[in-house]
Amino acid sequence: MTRILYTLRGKDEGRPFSPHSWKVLMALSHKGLDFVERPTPFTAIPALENGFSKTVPILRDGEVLVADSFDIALYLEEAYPDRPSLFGGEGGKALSRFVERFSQSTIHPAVTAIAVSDIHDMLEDEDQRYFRRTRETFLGRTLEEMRTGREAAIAAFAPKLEPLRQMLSYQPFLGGGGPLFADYILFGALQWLRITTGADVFNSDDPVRDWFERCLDLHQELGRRVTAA
Ligand SMILES: N[C@@H](CCC(=O)N[C@@H](CS)C(=O)NCC(=O)O)C(=O)O
Repeated sequence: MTRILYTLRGKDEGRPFSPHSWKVLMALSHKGLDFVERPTPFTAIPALENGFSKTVPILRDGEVLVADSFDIALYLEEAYPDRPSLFGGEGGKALSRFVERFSQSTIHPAVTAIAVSDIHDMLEDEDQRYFRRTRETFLGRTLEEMRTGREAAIAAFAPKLEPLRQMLSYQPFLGGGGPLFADYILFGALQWLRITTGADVFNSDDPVRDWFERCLDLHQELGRRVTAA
């Protein structure tokens, strides 16, 4: 059976950077499932799997197609119940939704403020045009204007993770003693920042930095296979 994960690529196929795809790369590895990764440029996504989804990640698992990182994690949990759990039960699924919304509403805009012009520069020409047009419309500012706010955005980043920082004084992962999908959600956002900018947003003694390093170590250092920008 062929299991394919479609992810996102820029000029360099070996540097997939999509945060949502990283959540699923980690989830598949957590479940111990083999897969083939197909990094895809932005402008080629709509043609994947006969137009199945406008966004990646998309998972093909034999005859099954699933889009959306959270839905893919739920699918994997249901389809492979005998493999290590991604949620630790129904309560874990519900609580992971909070982590996903926190990441999406607070952390993703903070990463975008730092990384958006760097992401543009990583893309092939056609994707650069698409990315500039869609992101400038969404943000209401040019990429150049966004770049002028980059240093301030770096300084403002670490405090946004204060709830995680305080939680880490009780336990090493959001999942408790070990990682769960909730960890991979926030990991995906920080891995996106690491691969696209390499921006050093945490003090050297920040527990969040230590947690992120622990996440980079997981699954035979899957996250480290792509170096920081
Ligand atoms: N809710 C979706 C969001 C997926 C998403 O936004 N993916 C981005 C890449 S990180 C994408 O494919 N964007 C396509 C585009 O902007 O055209 C998920 O969790 O998978």
